[in-house]
Amino acid sequence: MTRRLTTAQAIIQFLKAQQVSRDSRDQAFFAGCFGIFGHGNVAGIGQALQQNPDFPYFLCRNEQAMVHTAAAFAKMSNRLRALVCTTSIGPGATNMLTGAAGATINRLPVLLLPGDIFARRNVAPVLQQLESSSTQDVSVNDCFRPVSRYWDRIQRPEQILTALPEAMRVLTSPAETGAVTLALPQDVQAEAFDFPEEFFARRTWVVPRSRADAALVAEAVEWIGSAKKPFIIAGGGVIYSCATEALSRFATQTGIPVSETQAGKGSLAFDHPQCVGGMGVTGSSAANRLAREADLVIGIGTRYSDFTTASVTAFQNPGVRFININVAEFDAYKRAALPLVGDAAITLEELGKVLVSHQVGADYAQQIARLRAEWEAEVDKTYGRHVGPPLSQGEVIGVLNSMLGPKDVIVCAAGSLPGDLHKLWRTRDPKGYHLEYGYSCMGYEIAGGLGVKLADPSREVYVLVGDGSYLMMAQEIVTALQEHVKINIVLLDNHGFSSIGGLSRACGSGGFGTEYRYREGGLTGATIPVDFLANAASLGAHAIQANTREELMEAIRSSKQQTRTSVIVVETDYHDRVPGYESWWDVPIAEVSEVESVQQAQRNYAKARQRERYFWPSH
Ligand SMILES: Cc1ncc(C[n+]2csc(CCOP(=O)(O)OP(=O)(O)O)c2C)c(N)n1
Ligand SMILES: [Mg+2]
Repeated sequence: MTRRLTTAQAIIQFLKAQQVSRDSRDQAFFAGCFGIFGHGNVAGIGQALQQNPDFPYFLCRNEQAMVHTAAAFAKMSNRLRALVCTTSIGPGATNMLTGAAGATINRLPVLLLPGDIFARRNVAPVLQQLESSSTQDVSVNDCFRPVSRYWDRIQRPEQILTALPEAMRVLTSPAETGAVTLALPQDVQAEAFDFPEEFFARRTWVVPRSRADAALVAEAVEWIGSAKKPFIIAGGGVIYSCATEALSRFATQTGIPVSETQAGKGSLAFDHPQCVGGMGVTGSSAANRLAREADLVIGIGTRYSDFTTASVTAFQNPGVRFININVAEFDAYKRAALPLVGDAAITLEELGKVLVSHQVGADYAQQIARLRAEWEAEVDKTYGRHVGPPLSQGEVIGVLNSMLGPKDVIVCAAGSLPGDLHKLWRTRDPKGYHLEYGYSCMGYEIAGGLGVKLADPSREVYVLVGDGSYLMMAQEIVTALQEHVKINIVLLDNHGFSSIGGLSRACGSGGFGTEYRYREGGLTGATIPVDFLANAASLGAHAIQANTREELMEAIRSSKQQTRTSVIVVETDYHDRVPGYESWWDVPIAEVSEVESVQQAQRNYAKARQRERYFWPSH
């Protein structure tokens, strides 16, 4: 039995039939397709989508943004659901590159279907084709290879019979997942073929909860049992695995403190007695002090990025060793760890059963409690600091934290907000804190907020966005209105790049080129006034200005009552930043400069760098 369909029709038919299952819960993997049509997909994938109204099509405003939306959707769905993205050839396709890199770095499944130049070639060069004098086997879509976990070009219809199952294997693999790119030449999309009927049968991809090697688990138990100062780093893997309850039980039972990465924040509620807050460059004083002295670090579902490890200066105990629990072998072996390659929830339960009567020592328990209390007082102080107007960013975060519900989600990605949120946000729900900090891509925020809300319409979604990020990518407000999807956007306007300005000052460069000012010789003239209120209103959003604490509270109340997307514009102080707490980040400083402040920064830098470490196996 065969069914005669175009390649594009067969792709959509196949995608509709793919199910995913974990813990015996089955659901459709794809929730639909975002896209922008052009000559490279309108008559192929576009036509196929039109004749499959049960596979929803979402028109977005920018191809990069739709990949962020798809990534956010997958992240909010713990990677058990995904969206497809279709584009024309050329610029529509390459616009997706940044989003693809972001999805892959964050290990989030997105299926990208860029249109491609004719497989038949006789009409080349077609509009928007990049030609090569040395081969005809290249197009701009080859740029997707390094940013995709699986990449393929479909030159003949029957190639999808083997390509699509590979795409599904990668997308649903907890260890391998990321962007999957299938480049679709525009002629092949429209070409018909007699596809075997079995290809379209419902198929379920089981997302496994794999178990770590038993002997290594036994060894890990010994390490944990003999450690004086064990310390957990909870990464995104804890949340994707839905291991938060298992972690909570394990931490309560053993007394081991738990710090969180950006992706792992929310693993424990902020008031859990073992939760010591953010880890690393943007971490809490409690986490960073405990990490420094830890003799055993248990990394769960973490990639150990430089923000987490304070550029490998965070762990200074000479005898420190690592146990890593991770579905990805690649991450499990990092820092010369004892690798427990397996699912976070299952592995924590296994460890917990054996360590049933194990508790950290009384002195350590007291130290944890004291550092936690000190940190909570510091957060209270920052939340309660009244300056301005313009308000401090810390106070704005405090107001939001006190007014949002426990299940509400905050979304953020770049600028000074992620660091301040990592330090200060009091998370009460595992899905309440949505940070894209693998790629920290300016422009993710609003597009991402849309994806979060589509994934869980039952929650209120608050997008926190800097003026820089807003100016880069705000247009998906229109897409949110089109879909009747309500997101609450809080725009913190400090007239430039407070984050990178601060970094520039720390590097001795005085904030050069990081403020939005008119050119007067340099970019040092008056602040450029941008009417964000008018901008947001012109796109159709409910727009409110808030300059004081009271106005901000009133604006949040007002946006809660709205049924459509709103934008609250808050002016914040460019220079009033939340400090770092007992941490460091490696940003190399010019070794040669005429400027005294740069020379001084270089001397400090060279000294600080000496704390960077290598780790060697100890088993
Ligand atoms: C696409 C992209 N370009 C550049 C950067 C580098 N960068 C990080 S933060 C930042 C400034 C962000 O400005 P804004 O959104 O106003 O936030 P603020 O720093 O003022 O808090 C820049 C340029 C980035 N993260 N992403
Ligand atoms: Mg700014």
